[in-house]
Amino acid sequence: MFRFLRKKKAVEASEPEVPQTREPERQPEVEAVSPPTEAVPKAVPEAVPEAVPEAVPEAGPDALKQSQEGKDGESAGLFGRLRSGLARSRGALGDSLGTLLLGKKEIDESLLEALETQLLMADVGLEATEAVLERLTARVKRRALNDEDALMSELAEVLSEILGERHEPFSLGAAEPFVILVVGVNGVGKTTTIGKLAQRFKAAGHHPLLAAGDTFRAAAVEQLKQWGTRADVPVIAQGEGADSASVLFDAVSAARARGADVVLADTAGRLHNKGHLMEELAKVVRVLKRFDAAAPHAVLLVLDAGTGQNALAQAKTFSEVAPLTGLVLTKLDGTAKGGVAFALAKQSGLPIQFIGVGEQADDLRPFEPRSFVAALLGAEAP
Ligand SMILES: Nc1nc2c(ncn2[C@@H]2O[C@H](COP(=O)(O)OP(=O)(O)O)[C@@H](O)[C@H]2O)c(=O)[nH]1
Ligand SMILES: [Mg+2]
Repeated sequence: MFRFLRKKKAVEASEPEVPQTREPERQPEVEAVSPPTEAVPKAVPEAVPEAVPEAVPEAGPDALKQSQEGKDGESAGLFGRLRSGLARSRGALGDSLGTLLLGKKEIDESLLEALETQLLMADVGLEATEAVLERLTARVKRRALNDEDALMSELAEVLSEILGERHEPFSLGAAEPFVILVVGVNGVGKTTTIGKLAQRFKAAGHHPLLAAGDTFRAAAVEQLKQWGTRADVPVIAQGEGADSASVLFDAVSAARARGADVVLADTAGRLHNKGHLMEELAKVVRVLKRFDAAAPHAVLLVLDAGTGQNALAQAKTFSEVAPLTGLVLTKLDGTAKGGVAFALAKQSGLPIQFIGVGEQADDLRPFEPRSFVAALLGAEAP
């Protein structure tokens, strides 16, 4: 199934350069949650997504089925996009692993050590790295490997397994409106993710409504409105500095009145400490519960893959302040730190549900462990 080593050169040669969106990669402070000094993102994304997004992911077993059909038309194109989006991470992880395993049919101490170093350097994190090494050793002991690709495909299996353990594709439940709260530190891609999700839901026949709950800057509201215009979905906003909970109250009322079935709520990431963040989010949640005790029905934490291991610290902090249900890992196209997906799968206790591999609307993809690993290792579509 995998033909990593022979194919790799040709694939790399044909791939376009991936734009370096955010270099040097910044490292937000762990404690502060939203470091005031971090790079200020462009208020409005440059790339205006014209393309109609692919149909909404029917999660679960279908996701696997979809990727197994990966050879034909659209799926093959999407896999190609995923693969080029992950080019930099593949350089850091897939290529070096490929070189390490080249011609190897068995595992010895020195290979294990080299593997460990490589995984740690690629931001896979200590826990996930140990799990990979243990499981790989166990698998290789169980069966005889008879060609040089076999060890690499065993590794791919183990990596997929680790990502698969927490895997839980996103799905809209029956609640109407289904309220999705989007949280995360400033600049990680919350507003962009909301815009992409709005297009995705709309294309699948839903009627989303956006809530401009990040009231810190007028520009943030403007940015959300632009996505609303592009996706042709209503945006509920108040003036700069308005109370976030009050905007959400308005938004859910409006959704009810207009028959919108999904509310995507933006929130401010620029909160100066954990206490403040907790207070704000608790208030938002309280207000939502006045409409529906089960709301918010989903709380997505957006993490910038480029922050590497810091993403784990952010996941920990936010899970203490909000009832998180899933993760969105963005900017995988601009970083070599995609290995952090394994650390998050192993340690955060939360499923990665979407990944961002670019600024266009269809660059937000449902997370699918096998496709992710194949793209990362430079393999063919699974
Ligand atoms: N390359 C790339 N850029 C992204 C991605 N997601 C978001 N961005 C960009 O990151 C910047 C900050 O995004 P924004 O949505 O404003 O972040 P927010 O502060 O969390 O709302 C913007 O310039 C976005 O276009 C992604 O997956 N890939
Ligand atoms: Mg924003």
